Order: sequence, then C-alpha cells, then structure tokens
Amino acid sequence: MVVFDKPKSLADVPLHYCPGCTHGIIHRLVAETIDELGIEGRTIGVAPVGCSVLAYNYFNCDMVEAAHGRAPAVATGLKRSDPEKHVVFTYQGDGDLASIGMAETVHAAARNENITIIFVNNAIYGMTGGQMAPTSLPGQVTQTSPYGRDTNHCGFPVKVSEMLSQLDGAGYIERVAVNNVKNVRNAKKAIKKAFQNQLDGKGFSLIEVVSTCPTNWGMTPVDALKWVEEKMIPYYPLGVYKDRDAESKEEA
Ligand SMILES: Cc1ncc(C[n+]2csc(CCOP(=O)(O)OP(=O)(O)O)c2C)c(N)n1
Ligand code: SF4
Ligand SMILES: [Mg+2]
Repeated sequence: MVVFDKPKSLADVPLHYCPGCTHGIIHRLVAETIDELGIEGRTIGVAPVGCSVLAYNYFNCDMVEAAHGRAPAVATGLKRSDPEKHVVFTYQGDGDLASIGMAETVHAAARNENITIIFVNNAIYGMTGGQMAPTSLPGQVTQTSPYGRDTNHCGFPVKVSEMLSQLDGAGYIERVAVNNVKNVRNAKKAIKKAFQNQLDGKGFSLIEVVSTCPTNWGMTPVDALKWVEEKMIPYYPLGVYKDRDAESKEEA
C-alpha cells in the first residue's frame, strides 16, 4: 500500500508559511529528492534571509544560515571543504539571490561550482512586507511601486535563468513552476536532476521555481495560482535554459 507521508528529510513540525504560499511545496520536493537519492547524511543546506529563513528548522539535514544574499559563497566553502562527501544546496528567494546576492550568484555560476541552487522567484520581497524585487513584473503593484512597476523609473525585471545560461560555467539551468500538478511533477524532476548532477560532478545547477506570495500580492491562494499562470509564466517562460551535459551529447 502506498502511504502519502511527509518525506523523512522534512522535519515533522508545522511550517510558518502563509496559506497558499508555495514555499512549502518546494520544500517538499527538495526533501523528497534527498530521501530518494539517499543523501540525507551527507547533505548540507544553506538557508537564506527571506521568508524561508527558517528552512534550517524544516530540513532534516545539516543546515547553515547565510547572511542575506551570501548563500552561494557559503555553499562554495562547504562544498570545497570535502567535495567528494558533501552535497550542498542553497534555497534562496528573488530578493536574496537576484538583488543583494547577485554577485555571489553570477560568480558561483561562472566558477562552475559543483553546487545546487533552488531559486524561489515570487516576484516580491515577501518577508519584509512586499517591496518591489528585481523580478517584480512591469506594472506590478507592490508596497514600493503602489502605481505599478514603472520601467522608465525602476527598470526592467531580471530574468535570472536566461542571464545565467549565457555563462560558460553554468551547467544546468531550468525554470519550473508549482502552480498545478503537471508543473509540480516537472519541478520535482528538475530538482532531482540538479542534485544528481552534483553527485555526478557535473557542476553548477540552478532551478528557478516560479512561486506565489498571496499575502503580499493581495490575492487569495486560488487567484495567486491564476496570476502565476496568466502573468508570471508568460514573462518567465518555463523550460531548460542550459544543459551542458545534453549539449555535449548532441555534439558527440
Ligand atoms: C543586509 C540585509 N539587507 C536587507 C535585509 C532585509 N531583508 C530581509 S529579507 C529581504 C528580502 C526577502 O525577499 P526574497 O529574498 O524574495 O524572499 P521571500 O521572502 O520573498 O521568500 C530583505 C530585503 C536584511 N535582512 N539584511
Ligand atoms: S509573505 Fe509571501 S512568501 Fe512569505 S510566507 Fe507569506 S505568502 Fe509566502
Ligand atoms: Mg521573493
């Protein structure tokens, strides 16, 4: 009999996320992956500053808390301290990874660090009350763009997956979403592949997960999922942006 249970790599504690927030789904996919690959004893996660700051309480593996945006630098040190043994992932929001931590992200990718980054793009600074993020959409209303993001004044959103895929060092970059069952299944596949790549020594992997923030978007959980489908995904198309392994097989 198949029993739907919590993955062993997810602590049996209530998560603090708001109703309808998809951080919880993404946690589950990471935890299932750690269970399925049997790597809980050698995995170290790096928690960000953002709504997922308490990720260190939720994953049943070793966890380190990084200063805001610095997770890829911390992950680099952890990985290099024992590359054969440690499996290292970071879990970061768009404010953390694409704003204050942009330099760490770009250089970790350029160096082809053999780490796995889970990048949760909810187009807003959730934890601090809904300020505009580098990934907030043109026209998006936030606490700091009450009339909508004006690209003349605030510039354009950063498309992280497209940008990083231009770097020779980046090994595997995919954008996924968790707004429906099909997308959740694809997201799981991508996350598992990103961890497997690290086990196989294939270098830098980043999975961008388009996520929700119903609280700061000012929407019900159901409307937030619709907004992902109708607004976020058209601006941030899902798919594989870089897969060095597949490219080299095609060339051969
Ligand atoms: C050095 C520093 N600058 C700014 C902050 C304030 N701060 C905390 S979380 C955050 C952004 C969180 O947004 P995101 O990374 O997108 O995560 P989310 O909460 O949306 O999941 C900011 C700016 C901080 N804690 N430390
Ligand atoms: S504020 Fe937004 S990102 Fe943070 S837990 Fe609530 S819904 Fe999720
Ligand atoms: Mg965010």
